[in-house]
Amino acid sequence: MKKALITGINGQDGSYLTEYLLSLGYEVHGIVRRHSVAENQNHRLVKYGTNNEAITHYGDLLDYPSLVRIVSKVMPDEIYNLGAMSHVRVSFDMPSFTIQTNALGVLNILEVYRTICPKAKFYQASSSEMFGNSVDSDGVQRLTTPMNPVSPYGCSKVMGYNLVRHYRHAYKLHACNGILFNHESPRRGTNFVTNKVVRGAVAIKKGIEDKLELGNMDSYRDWGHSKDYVRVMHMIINHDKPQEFIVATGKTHSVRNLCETVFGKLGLNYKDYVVQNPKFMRPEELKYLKGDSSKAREILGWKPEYTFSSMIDEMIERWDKEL
Ligand code: NAP
Ligand code: G4F
Repeated sequence: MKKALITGINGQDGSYLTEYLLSLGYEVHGIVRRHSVAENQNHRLVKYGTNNEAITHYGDLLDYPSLVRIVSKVMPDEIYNLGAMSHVRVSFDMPSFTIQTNALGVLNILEVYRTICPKAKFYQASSSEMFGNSVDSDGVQRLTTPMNPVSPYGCSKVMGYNLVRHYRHAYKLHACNGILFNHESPRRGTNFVTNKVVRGAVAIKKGIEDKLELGNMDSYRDWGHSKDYVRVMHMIINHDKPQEFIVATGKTHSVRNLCETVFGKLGLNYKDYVVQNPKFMRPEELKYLKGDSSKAREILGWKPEYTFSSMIDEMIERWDKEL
């Protein structure tokens, strides 16, 4: 039985990856952080029913001794480093914590991997936010597109990405990067725009709320489904040659179009309810994302099962039941 260790197991992707690896017969271990509300530390695992199967350990990417203790005990075959301060807007408010977790945290886990279990395989959750406002002349981002991050989060992810490449080359480790474009699901945090819009629209439809406050509606994102994207993490880490892959749908939508789609599915016109609040704007905005994932499709045989529309339907269903 293969053993996997997931940092960020309680996050959106961590919870789906846990289910996926359990379904493949893995023994799944994960790192959880201590929360003052104890229920929050493994909230998604409990809610979606894998808490009794996954084995959790208290730790933190910034607590090197905890990483040494956990990795020595588990001796994983595969390490998935998903733990991060993952909210771009919040990274402007907490730049130091973001950079410590997403850059120094990667260094910490890489060092522990290199010194304790160098035969294991390592996956790093890299991000399309690393490209910032670089777009190739044909309107896509690909592996050769320059990285010009426009947020503390993007800067921290570039550092993590480069550290993984450096450790692979310097120490001959099986360490790889998945550069994943935005991916969503009913499990997405409600302060990310897709789930915020879906939750808000359903609440308005049910008469619970009467308006939805958003920031910039003119940015474009390439939105896929987290369930499709955790499958590819496993494909990337298990490819013979450790390397970089972009994962994206190749389709892009504006935030405005997201609102039109979600409110439209509920028989509403978003213009009657959505108001802009400068509080949700960013000091610098990433305007446009559309990824070229042809390498992942050709080499790994990956393709997404969800469409933008079927993903939104699933998210609406969650909030329809829950509100
Ligand atoms: P998420 O839901 O925010 O989950 C992040 C997880 O990281 C949480 O479980 C969190 O713990 C944990 N974490 C935060 N700080 C930590 C620290 N110092 N030490 C250990 N764990 C820590 O994010 P996600 O959407 O699942 O994303 C997973 C990873 O993919 C992240 O690295 C993110 O940056 C990256 N990524 C995401 C996307 C996307 O669109 N979703 C795209 C590209 C890359 P708590 O549960 O205790 O808060
Ligand atoms: O949903 P978002 O917060 O996602 P963002 O900033 O693209 O970051 C996500 O994707 C990255 C991959 O590209 C990940 F690496 C990262 O961890 C995260 O998962 O915002 C999407 C867009 C932005 O342009 C934002 O300005 O929506 C715009 N937006 C407009 N109003 C809003 C809001 N975003 C949020 N969160 N909240 C709003 O009220």
